Amino acid sequence: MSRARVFEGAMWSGAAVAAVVVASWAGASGLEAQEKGGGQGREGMILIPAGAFTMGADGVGEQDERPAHRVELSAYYIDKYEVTNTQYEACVKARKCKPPKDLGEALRASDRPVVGVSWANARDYCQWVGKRLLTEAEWEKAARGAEGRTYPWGNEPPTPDRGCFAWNEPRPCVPGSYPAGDSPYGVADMAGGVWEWLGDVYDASYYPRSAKKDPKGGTCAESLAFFEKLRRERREGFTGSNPIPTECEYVLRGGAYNYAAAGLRSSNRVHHGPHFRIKVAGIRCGADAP
Ligand SMILES: [Ca+2]
Repeated sequence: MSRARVFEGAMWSGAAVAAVVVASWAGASGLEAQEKGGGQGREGMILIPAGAFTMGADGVGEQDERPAHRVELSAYYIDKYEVTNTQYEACVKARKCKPPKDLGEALRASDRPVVGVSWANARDYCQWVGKRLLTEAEWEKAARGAEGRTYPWGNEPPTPDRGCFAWNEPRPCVPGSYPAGDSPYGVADMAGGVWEWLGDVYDASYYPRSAKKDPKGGTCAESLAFFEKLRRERREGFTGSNPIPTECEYVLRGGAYNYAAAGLRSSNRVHHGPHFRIKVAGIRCGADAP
């Protein structure tokens, strides 16, 4: 399974009703805010407390995951669930989001995670609901906790009850279907479901020079310069099993319903150009904590 290029699968069939229900975290009941992990003031979100965690991995994973390094993060919020078609549709109706790419009716079912969205679509959606894309560091801490788990649930290898992966369903699973796979903070579907676009440019050279506090990744220029260096030095493979990127790309995290168990490590860094709108990539938003 290619790690850098996310395999999209083949044909889709089946009917689904694309319900149009305007939903907004601002108008929700508040029950979500009482989910495990806390989260006052941000319905449907979980508050990740300030503190350090270990980002990246040594000895396992791929070259761009090294070195493991301590990072200090301010407190922030993260959506407990991936963004659904119903939620995204509300933004489209409000003319603040572009419709997702039409990838077939089965993928448009109201309760499934939205897919077929570009990086900019994800950014625009999060902005519309008063949130923002997560940084790579924020995503990874929410997934593996302060103690540096390999996977959201711990260090044991993935099992079918812990996530939506390896085609255990033929399309993105209903968010929250695999609570045994929740992260230490109670965030759902961080291993499997759909890939989640993040705010950071994919800079494979960033970890060794990472900011120690609230890192936000490198710039497009820095990432492109490093890709050039990798090409010059013939270090194919550093950025994954596909060719070294030729454009500025963004990070996606978490694996997807079609992805093999081996790639579900919370430190696994995947990347695509911002124009990609594929069947396996969707949205989860974050927000600053006051
Ligand atoms: Ca996911």
